[in-house]
Amino acid sequence: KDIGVSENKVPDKPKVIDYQKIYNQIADILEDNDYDDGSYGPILVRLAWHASGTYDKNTNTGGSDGSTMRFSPESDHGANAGLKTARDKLEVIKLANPGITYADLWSLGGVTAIQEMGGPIIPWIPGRKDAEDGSKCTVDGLLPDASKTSNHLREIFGRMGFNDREIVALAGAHALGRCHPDRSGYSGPWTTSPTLFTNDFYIELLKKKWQEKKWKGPKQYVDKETGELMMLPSDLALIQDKKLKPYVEEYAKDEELFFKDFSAAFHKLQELGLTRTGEETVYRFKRTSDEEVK
Ligand code: ZEM
Repeated sequence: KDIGVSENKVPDKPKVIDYQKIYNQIADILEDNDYDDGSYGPILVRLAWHASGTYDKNTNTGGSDGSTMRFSPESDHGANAGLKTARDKLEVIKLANPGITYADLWSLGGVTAIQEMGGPIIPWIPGRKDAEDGSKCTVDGLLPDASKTSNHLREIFGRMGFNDREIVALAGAHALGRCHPDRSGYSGPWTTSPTLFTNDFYIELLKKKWQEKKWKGPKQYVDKETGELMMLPSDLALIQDKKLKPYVEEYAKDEELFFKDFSAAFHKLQELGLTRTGEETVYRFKRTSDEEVK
């Protein structure tokens, strides 16, 4: 620290970044009636998740530091198909705010999207750095495989340091967005309000009758009643597993509890792989709707 040195002698004094301003700028570019269900929110959440979900607690590798998904081969991993759309979308924000790292921007993008779509406040801490090149890219296969069930989920999320309850809480993000045949091969949304953050994923999972979709694509489920909603094999696993199902039932009944647990789990996800002192400023951003003049 340059304590005692007069300010004008300190070269390149880092500017304080106004993260709420960047939050507001991201909030401003989410809606677009020509894209999917009218919002880039869901895909920004997926970008933040895939940038962090590579963490391995045994080797302390992967995680939200580094933004290594900018580089091949990580950008080409099957699980990341389609996420270029999200990275490109955030590029205008990066250009307007060159001081923020890509790694922080992607993470903040996920937090902003969740809050703006009506989800809980997610405490957020900056400080992620960008890797210089692709040498720190993670290996393929670290993210969960939708064709698999609860043992696989425990293995993958356990490697990141998450327990059963946190697995079920995080999976509630599937209230948002949809599957795209040209990205994952799967098709359709999980809920009837894919741009709103709700506990509807759990409600639909328990309430609807799910049957295997008859098609040439990968094995997935559709709801018997309307045929318009979908579940992945890994989603149905949450009610097929006796230890996971009670959490699905709790979250279906109690949205407030889901919001609280999701916020904590998503914050933890965004912190994976980072070294913190405990002295960092923890930001709690205001939703743009909270700021509207009454
Ligand atoms: Zn997802 N996810 N995910 N997920 N996900 C998809 C889409 C979205 C799994 C998975 O294979 C898939 C979490 C957990 C798990 C989101 C957030 C989070 C898609 C469809 C697949 C196949 C991709 C496509 O075709 O565009 C599996 C197996 C998971 C294990 C439990 C967690 C945790 C998430 C965040 C906390 C979101 C928001 C989407 C919707 C993306 C979009 O573009 O609409």
